[in-house]
Parts: sequence; structure tokens; C-alpha cells
Amino acid sequence: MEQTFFIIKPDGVKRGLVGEVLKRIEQRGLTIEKLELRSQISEELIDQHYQDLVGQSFYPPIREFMTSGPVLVGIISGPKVIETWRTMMGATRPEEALPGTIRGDFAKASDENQAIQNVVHGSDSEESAKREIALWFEEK
Ligand code: DAT
Ligand code: MG
Repeated sequence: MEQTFFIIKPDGVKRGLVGEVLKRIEQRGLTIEKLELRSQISEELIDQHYQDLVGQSFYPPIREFMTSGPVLVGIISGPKVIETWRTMMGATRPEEALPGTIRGDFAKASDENQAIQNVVHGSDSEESAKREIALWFEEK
């Protein structure tokens, strides 16, 4: 069965949205395969996670935001789960995320110079799902 990697980001955990997000995953019939609260992730881990963004001028605030508090990370599975979860999350930018999506219902508008705080992450392809699952859950 297809798997994807997800994060409830620091804004989601701080705002008490863990139950709401997990409820939507369960309601949609997706299977939670793994679930862990990480109280403090390292800058090194988040830089590896966002390896394609690290060089961008807007990246430092993203690193700061993602390491600013606890995150919930997990693996969910189901048919076409990668696409399904991306659809459930909604668009990256809060102003573009449609009502009914997690970001469209909960992401707050953010300042131009700040990281976009949009509650959840989901892998964007089979290749990223495999890479992210290995990065976050490999035995060390
Ligand atoms: P997504 O999370 O929808 O896959 P992404 O992979 O392009 O989006 O970017 C990762 C996160 O980084 C995104 O959720 C919010 C933040 N981000 C992306 N582009 C940004 C920008 N131009 N300014 C501020 N934050 C940004
Ligand atoms: Mg992405």
C-alpha cells in the first residue's frame, strides 16, 4: 500500500490542532502506520528535510519556525495516499488554500517576510515520501 510522510507543524501543535488533523485522517479512511511527538528537532534534520529550499533567501525563517516547538510526525497509508493527503492539506499559501482543506480551514495569513505557517506537511511525490520516511524514521 502507498505510504506518505506527514508533519503537524509547530503552529498546529501549539494551537491544539492535533486531534482535528488526526480526526480528518481517520475520517478519510487512511491508516496511521506511525505517529511520534518530537519535542525538539534539530536544524540539521529540518535542513535535510527541506533540502530543495535550503538555498532560497526565504529559507532561514522556515528553519526557525520548524524548530520553534514540538511537531507530530507520522506515516499514513492508503490507496493514492500521497495525492489524497496533499488534497486534504490544501495549497501552500494560506490565502490560496480552499475552505474544507486543513490549511484552508486553519492556516493563518502570514507576513511577507515570515515563514508561511500552514499547519501540516505532506510528501509531494513517491520519491519524496520514500526519502522523508527514511530520513525521519531510520534507525540511528
Ligand atoms: P508545501 O509545504 O506545500 O509542499 P513547499 O514544499 O514549496 O510547500 O515549501 C515548504 C514550506 O516552506 C511551505 O509549507 C511553507 C514554506 N514556504 C514555501 N515557500 C515560501 C515562501 N516563498 N515564503 C515563506 N515560506 C515559504
Ligand atoms: Mg513540499
